Amino acid sequence: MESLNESRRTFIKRYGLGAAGFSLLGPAILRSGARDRPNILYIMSDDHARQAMSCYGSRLLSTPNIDRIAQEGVRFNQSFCTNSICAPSRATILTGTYSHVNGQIDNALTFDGGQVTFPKLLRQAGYQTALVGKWHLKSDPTGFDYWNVLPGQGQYYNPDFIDMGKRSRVTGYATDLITDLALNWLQRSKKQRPFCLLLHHKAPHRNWLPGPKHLTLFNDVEFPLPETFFDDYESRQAARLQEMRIADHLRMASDCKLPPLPGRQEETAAERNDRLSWEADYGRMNDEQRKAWDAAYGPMIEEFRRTNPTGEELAKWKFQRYMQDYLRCIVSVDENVGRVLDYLDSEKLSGNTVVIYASDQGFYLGEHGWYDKRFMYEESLAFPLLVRFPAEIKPHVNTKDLVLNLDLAPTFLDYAGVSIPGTMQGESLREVCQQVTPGSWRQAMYYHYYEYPAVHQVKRHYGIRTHRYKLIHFYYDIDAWELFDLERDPHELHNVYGDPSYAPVVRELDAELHRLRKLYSDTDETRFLPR
Ligand code: SGN
Ligand code: CA
Repeated sequence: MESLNESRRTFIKRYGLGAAGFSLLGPAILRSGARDRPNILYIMSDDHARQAMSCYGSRLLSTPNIDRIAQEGVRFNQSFCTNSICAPSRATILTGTYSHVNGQIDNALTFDGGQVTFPKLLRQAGYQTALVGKWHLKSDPTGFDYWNVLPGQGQYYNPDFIDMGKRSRVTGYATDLITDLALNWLQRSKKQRPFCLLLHHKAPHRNWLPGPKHLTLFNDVEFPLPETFFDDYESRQAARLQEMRIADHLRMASDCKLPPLPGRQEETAAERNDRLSWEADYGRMNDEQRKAWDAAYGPMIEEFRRTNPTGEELAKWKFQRYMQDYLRCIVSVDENVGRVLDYLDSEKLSGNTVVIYASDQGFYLGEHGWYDKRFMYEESLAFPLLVRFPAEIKPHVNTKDLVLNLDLAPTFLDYAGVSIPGTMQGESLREVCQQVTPGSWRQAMYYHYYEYPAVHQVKRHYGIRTHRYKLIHFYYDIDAWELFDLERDPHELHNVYGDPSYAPVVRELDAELHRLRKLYSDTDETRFLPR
């Protein structure tokens, strides 16, 4: 006679549900059938700005594969992150909570993996879950059947991977290797159960090492300087005090790939660090990779030494070098996204898979003279967000709804039919993706950045952005308020906080800022200050 346990095992075999999924979801799953639940493929790159995606109107390069997701799904135009830096954004995406709630306020801290995250909940509900690529949260990933991640920031060439706790070096280029891991896992996964795969690229993170295939791409291209490249930061104190200017802070060796001549005697400490950092990258390459690299970059180095630009010319030269390498890294990401989309097509999985393309934050491509992120200004506040799910989403562009990285966890749970914990602070985007904006949808978003003092010296700040305005308060060793009228001043060059004609706007936004700080329980400005 078949015991209860046996019939349960037969059920699990047939429908592929884990024990936790069975007990949590019980009969509901039995009725709807596990196989009806969509797969989730979340592709996230690191520091990929919307200005470098052709589907967002970029003229810098073409990203045909990423664009496919946009053309076949929804492209969000007002997608913002709540703390524009890597580890905090990742923690927010996993937990659906703000940094002050999940504890990951900056890159220096270690993520508390004991928290509720969407991968854990999906796994409990019977999903097969996997994570490959950049992780950056220091603690071992939790909630995944399979994980294989880069340690820390990871390396572009012949990177180390930590495969479920075991570390080893793998030959190849990070973007290709991470995609290989994803495809291998998809091939191994069980056909009867839905999957949730987090495919996290390291690229195009600094210091932008292009892969062997793209070393000479864009060699003959002159990229246009952004309008605000020579910003003087007038009326914006914190913007003046940062250290992320292409002209002054981009390093010659490790960023521009122009190492000093061997045997040079004098060297400042900064130059030494730069040289060592470049030597470490170059030293990781094997002979074949190094040969290809030298052949591609040799002429650029020679040309520089011959012309030896200085001052404004040097700043412009650095911008071109930055763009070439940053965009080369993205072309590799795009091609590898194409490999994954092709795989879904060939396995007939595209129809029932929610495919998301996003980045952990935005990035500056020379706007305000900068690289990097952190500021609540548009280029780094906004992140690219594309969602494709043919079963539900008609192709369109969403220009009207303010959506956040905070919303991703609830969205994934909603698609999977798993109830969204009340502790999550974001909202499901499922209806919004179907062009239905819930009546109560947010009209303002709240932001808080903490990592200061630290690299790039961007002051601590919090603020809100509405459809038209942005109010920011920089605090700690500064007390500066900024207000921007995005309709009249889309590049955020004119702080109108002190302008009497904006006094009513300031009052209104200030009240909304207080309301949101209270709503999200982030009212204590001193809580995370350095001791
Ligand atoms: C590194 C980079 C910084 C960058 C941080 C955080 N320097 O420190 O430019 O801001 O990472 O980036 S580098 O010399 O290592 O390239 S984040 O995306 O991980 O938050
Ligand atoms: Ca990042």
